[in-house]
Amino acid sequence: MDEMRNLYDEHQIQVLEGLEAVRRRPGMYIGSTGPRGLHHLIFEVMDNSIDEAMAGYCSNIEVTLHPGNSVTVVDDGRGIPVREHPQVKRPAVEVVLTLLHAGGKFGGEGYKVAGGLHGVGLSVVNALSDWLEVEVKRDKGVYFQRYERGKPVMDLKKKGTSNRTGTKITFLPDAGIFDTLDFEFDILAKRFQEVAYLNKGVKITLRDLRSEEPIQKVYRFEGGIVSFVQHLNRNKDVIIKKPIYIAEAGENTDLEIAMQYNNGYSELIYSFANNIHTHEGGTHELGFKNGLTRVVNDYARQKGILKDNDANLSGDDIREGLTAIISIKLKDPQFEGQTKTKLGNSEIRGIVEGILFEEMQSFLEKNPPLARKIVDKSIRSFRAREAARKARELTRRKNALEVSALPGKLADCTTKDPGLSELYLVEGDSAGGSAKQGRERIFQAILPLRGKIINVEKARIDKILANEEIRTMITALGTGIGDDFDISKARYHKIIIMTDADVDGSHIRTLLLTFFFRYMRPLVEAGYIYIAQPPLYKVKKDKKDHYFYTERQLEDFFRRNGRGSPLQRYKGLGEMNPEQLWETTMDPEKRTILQVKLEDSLLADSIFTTLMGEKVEPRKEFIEQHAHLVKNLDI
Ligand code: 0RA
Repeated sequence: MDEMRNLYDEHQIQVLEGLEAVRRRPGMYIGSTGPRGLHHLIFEVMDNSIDEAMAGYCSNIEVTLHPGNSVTVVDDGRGIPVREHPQVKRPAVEVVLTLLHAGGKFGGEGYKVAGGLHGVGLSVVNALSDWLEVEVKRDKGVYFQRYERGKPVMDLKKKGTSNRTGTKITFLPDAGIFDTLDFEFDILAKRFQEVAYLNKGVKITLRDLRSEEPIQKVYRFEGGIVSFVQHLNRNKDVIIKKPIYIAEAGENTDLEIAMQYNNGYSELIYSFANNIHTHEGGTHELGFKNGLTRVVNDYARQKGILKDNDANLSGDDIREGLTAIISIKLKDPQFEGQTKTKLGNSEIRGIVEGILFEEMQSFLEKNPPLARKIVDKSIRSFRAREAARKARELTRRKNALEVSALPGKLADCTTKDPGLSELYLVEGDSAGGSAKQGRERIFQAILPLRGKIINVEKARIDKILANEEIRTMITALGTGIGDDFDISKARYHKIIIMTDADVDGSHIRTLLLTFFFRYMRPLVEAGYIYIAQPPLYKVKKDKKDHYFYTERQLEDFFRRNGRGSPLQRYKGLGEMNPEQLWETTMDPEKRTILQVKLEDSLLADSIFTTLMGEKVEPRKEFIEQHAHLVKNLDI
């Protein structure tokens, strides 16, 4: 217990004050007191259970949401130690729950890799709970203790005997600290599924007893991240039947990689460090990418597929259609970056690169037909990218020469301040015409889209760039695309999709959203993309026009005013004259526009694959399952 000794030396007094500080400034410890911070409490407790699982002592975790918003987390790990702590002279479990930073990190031996979401520890959960009860099975006994607002209200008590081990923690978040106590089943379920994929064999049960009808979900994946990759590719046509799986348990790190190619054009890499999703990537992801680029190029040269004077295939070419999970578990993870989701440990890069190179090299040698498929796919991507680069250079050169390189169809706004500028992408020339006449030209630009936009889910970059509508859009937006994309060059900070309220309209809207998601994702992430909401009906009453955007609004109006007045149903934007279009859909004072948000890029990927990809069956299923949602979206 060396580390414990270090914890409670001269810093002891400062540490003892800790929990009051947590209650005074909760944001410092859990990020926020909103829903995010609230859910963090459960993740924090569960991470300790996962640590036990990673150390090989725990295989079952159950989380239960009770009526009244208390939560129980039970595991069958070793149990939090209960014997007296030599320095503090209190039971270790009390130390863990009442002293800041005395989390599961001590006790040494089995803890090669210690997780803990952001390492804030159980004491933070305790400090931010109205009450918390812990029950530990360990050393043949069952022990119990209760705390209120972080302080013990009784001594640890042995209340029975047991041959089992494990920890059960029940807590009620403090309503005086959190803005809401509403745990969201879906947020928990998503994280538990992810954690179950990342820790193969661990069974995680989520139970919601808050409503009349209890809900339960159980996650357990014997295949671990191999199952994860198969799940991500479930609606795609794969070109390697069985995912490639690499696992290496090192001295201080455990590395696992699962990867599988599909015949699509996007790359989907999810990396994790100690079960934490590293959104911003980091050294493990870099090592993976470098290793893969190197090994495929080496192989292609060695087999004479690439000749001496051929250029190397780029990493992007080699990762086209690749779905991969990288999961590393390490001792002292350094999280960097804006959202602290970028792994910084520098030695990891070389470790991952080396392992990937070697394992992949032997895979390619052992599986020549699959190796050939991967190389051929990369070469096709390389050629397409070359063609695209030439096409792009043309647009770029035009831009550099003169502003009039802006597409002729674009009616630009007069302000040059992107922060004030709006671009309306309008379906059809006739609505485009009305929008041009009805707009406020100082800050509103109109780009009518005439032909069909290409489905980018089914085409490579060269085809996409050959599409007239896409090129016009890229030039108007000013950002470039793909490798050249630069959000700081965006000419508008609001890009508003305005299509008819019918099936064609929603198809065009989905095509546009797919394009933005796949090729200009930062625009989506920055919240620049919007959807206009044109009215569905107009009713004339007492010489005044009333507009309605949903069936519901119209019904309400009729209920209050009777059905006598003349009703017009708008089938398309083109039926509105310029003044009407301005008044109902474009006037910032009166309009409603929906901002497109990207809260879950995994989910978004799966939706776009389903809606726009090759396979028909999953699309049918999705539309049947979500018919009611789609209807709501379309109002
Ligand atoms: C401290 C030390 C050990 C385990 C734990 C804490 C522990 C904490 C939690 C929280 C939820 N479940 C938990 N399970 C274990 C190591 C125990 C040992 O070395 O035997």
